[in-house]
Amino acid sequence: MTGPAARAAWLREQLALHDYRYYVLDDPQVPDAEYDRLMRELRQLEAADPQLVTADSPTQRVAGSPGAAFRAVAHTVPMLSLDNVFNEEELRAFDRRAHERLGEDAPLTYVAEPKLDGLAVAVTWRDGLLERAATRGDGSTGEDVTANVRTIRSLPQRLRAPAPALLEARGEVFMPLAGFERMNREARERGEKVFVNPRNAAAGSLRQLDARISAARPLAALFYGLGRIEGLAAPDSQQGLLALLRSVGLPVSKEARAVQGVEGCLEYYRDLGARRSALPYQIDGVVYKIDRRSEQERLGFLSRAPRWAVAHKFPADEALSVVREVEFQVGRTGTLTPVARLEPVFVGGVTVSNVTLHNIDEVHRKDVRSGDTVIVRRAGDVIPEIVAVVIERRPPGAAPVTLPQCCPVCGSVVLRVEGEAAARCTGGFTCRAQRQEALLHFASRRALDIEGLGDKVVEQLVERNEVASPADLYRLSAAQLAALPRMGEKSAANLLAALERSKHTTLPRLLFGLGIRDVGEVTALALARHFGSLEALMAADEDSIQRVPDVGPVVAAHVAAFFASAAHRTGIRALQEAGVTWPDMVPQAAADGVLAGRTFVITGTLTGMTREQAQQALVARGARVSNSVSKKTSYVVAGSDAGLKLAKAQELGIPVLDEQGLRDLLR
Ligand code: D41
Repeated sequence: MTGPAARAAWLREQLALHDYRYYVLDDPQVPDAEYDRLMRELRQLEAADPQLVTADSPTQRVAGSPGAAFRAVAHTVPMLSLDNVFNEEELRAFDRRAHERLGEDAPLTYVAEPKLDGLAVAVTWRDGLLERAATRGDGSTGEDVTANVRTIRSLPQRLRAPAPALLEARGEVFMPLAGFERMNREARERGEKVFVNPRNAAAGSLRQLDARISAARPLAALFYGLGRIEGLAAPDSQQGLLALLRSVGLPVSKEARAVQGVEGCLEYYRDLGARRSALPYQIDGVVYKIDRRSEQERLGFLSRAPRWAVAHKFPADEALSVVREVEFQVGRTGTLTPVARLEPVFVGGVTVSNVTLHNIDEVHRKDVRSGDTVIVRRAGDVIPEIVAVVIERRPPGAAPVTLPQCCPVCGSVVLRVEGEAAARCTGGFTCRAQRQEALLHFASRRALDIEGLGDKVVEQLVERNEVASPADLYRLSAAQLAALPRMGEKSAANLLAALERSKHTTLPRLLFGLGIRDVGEVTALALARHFGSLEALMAADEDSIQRVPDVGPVVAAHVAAFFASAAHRTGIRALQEAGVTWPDMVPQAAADGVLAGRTFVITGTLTGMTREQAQQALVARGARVSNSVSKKTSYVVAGSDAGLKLAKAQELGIPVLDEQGLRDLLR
């Protein structure tokens, strides 16, 4: 067998293996997106040559067959599956077909709901009493999981009156994120296996043979569908159904909402997508259902999926890639950071080709090696990460990654301080990488803000030995700059002008730009305000530096050590000689300001002022400005595009100010 036939056989074998891991072991080896990709490829091969279809092909079956451990339950009314759309175009096509079939021109009313990532179940209450619960299985036959489902607290054993004589409701059993994280934390502490995601945790918990184990698992359920109803008329719409389910005491999603036409659906999709990471449970998309039952009935279903409902998936946030190699990057303070260089992969809406592994312990914990196939995850705005290695695909001979003993850039000895995760190059300013990063940091927008001095230019200047320290930048000539690759006379002149402009700076910017370990913008501002001048700060000892609000012993030691270095003092003098100036500030104890004792976090983009201005205005009134939201935060100032910090504030119930609110407060 060669060509498509061999490929199809291989795909069938892979899919069968993944099915087994997923449905029987509850321990999938690859992300869902990878499974879908294999299935799609097999479907395409079979469509091109129907002779390739075999009776046991996974394309011929809807979902996993029930395992042997639980009693089989036949679904009197089949549990349908949902078709997927992956983009706006496919959604419009779905809506268009519905309009054509119904002969209807006006926009259709849909009910939009989150698509929970759990397990579909059918639960029956007779005369108000919970009688049976079954998994979906293949849609016609599922497994009897009554004993386990009874342990779910959010699910009533008895319906609220007036309950129908018989109700079979359909919904999703899932594990809320908080419970999932708690369970995994506890499992990790006991040295037990953790679940890769809430869906598998829910599946594994529900399929426990011992219901006492299920009972200890934090499962929940939400209902959205109807199997059978007796003794009461079936509601004539999805909205009516959700209202009925709620009225008999069943949990129903708070996010379900009626929307008009495709535009309403898309608006809902975008809104829920933006709030996805703030929801208490994992969702993988949105489900739209045509609201009116009469229309649902006229549309019917096709090969087990209703023509009146569709799932609109979010972009997959996990995908497979291969590690080309693990490299070590040298940062501004010499830290060696392992980075996995990947085969580029599209995940979470972007192409990812580099993923940081943070430090060598992390590399060893995940045991990532060159040549490994890895699961890459990028959820929301979170930086991409390697979730796990697919050990089964490790090439023979792949060796574990080791920490280099010498800096990969300058060859200096690499040191690892006991108790610290980071390993550092000891080369300091003699290391080209550290010099380069330090110069880039000095020139960055929030430091000296030298426009046009990007990484390519700095790399060239450092490589040609034209610049070694920040002060050297101010000695560059137009001719020197124009000689760099891809740098014309025009851009050389622009860069010189930017350098000239940057000479008039502020003390906080300068302090931040010097790149003192652990001195970020907030600390730089605090130091500047406390001491008022660079001379005063340079003359201060560790103890007096520690008296600056929010400066602890570690940071104070770094600051004192920085200014104790002769090289740093010379570098600062050279900057002053090159003409870099900054006005002194009035040293001020902010303790008597009107906002003394309050802590602010600024997030998102402000329009009427810069973040720095907002920060200075707050600090000038005695407030503290911090970078991360915690219970101690008094206010979060949220500009446009605020993301995780805003969500965190809402979660903790911390008051949120918009830009106008901030203005009012400052007034
Ligand atoms: O949240 C879900 N996963 C969800 C699944 C939902 N909100 N609605 C659903 N509606 C249906 C129909 C329209 C067929 C009653 C579903 C599912 N089905 C479903 N879940 C698993 C297979 C099908």
